Amino acid sequence: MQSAYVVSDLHMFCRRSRWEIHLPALHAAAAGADLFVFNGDSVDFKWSSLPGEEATIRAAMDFFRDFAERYPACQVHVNLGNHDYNHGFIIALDQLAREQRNFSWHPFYLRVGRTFFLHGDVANRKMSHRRLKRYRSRWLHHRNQGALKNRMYDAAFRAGAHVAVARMAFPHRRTLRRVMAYLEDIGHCGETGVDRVYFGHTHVPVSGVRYNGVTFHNGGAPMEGVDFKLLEVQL
Ligand SMILES: [Mn+2]
Repeated sequence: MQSAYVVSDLHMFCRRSRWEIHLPALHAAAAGADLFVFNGDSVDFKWSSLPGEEATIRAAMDFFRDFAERYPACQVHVNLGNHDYNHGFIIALDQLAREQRNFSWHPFYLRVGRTFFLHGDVANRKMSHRRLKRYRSRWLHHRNQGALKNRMYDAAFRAGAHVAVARMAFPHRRTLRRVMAYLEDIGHCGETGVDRVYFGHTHVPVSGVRYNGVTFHNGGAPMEGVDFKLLEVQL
């Protein structure tokens, strides 16, 4: 039996995320795991508080290189989300994947047997793979939001706006229906053997909800007022 874990929406380098508090748990899990998936928005290029995109890429790559080097028996996978679909980051990930045997990255999804991992931004609206690619392409060279916008968002965040917005935008059934429609579009729906889907993005936790013969999981996000879990994965 393989041991596997998935974590989503760390939003590293965004100061509204408490990603650092969870690092010891991530390391402890990876130390005994065969597979570890970072399921998108692991790095937040839109809201990074580091001085510039280069600095964010460097810090992110230091993190992932160190993580993969420490646990050579663990296959480390980085699935991209919208916030880390960044041109320079993609080039750096590709380079690391060539150098580090146990490290891989995936622009849209990863399937391992009957288990499927994707970020979940396909739940924004009904999206085919073509529409997802078009939506993501707008993030490739997306500019950082800067200090002023970041401070304004801090204030809204303290008021809890993000929790209400996430719950309103992503009610369970509609979210699962949209993820399912995407799986059908790319030919990985129920009949092809996928029966477990792990996703993130919505910051609304989902724990083992069955929909159209598939079980869905979402570990939430490490933000104030939102539940967050590193999930142990059945393979
Ligand atoms: Mn996202």
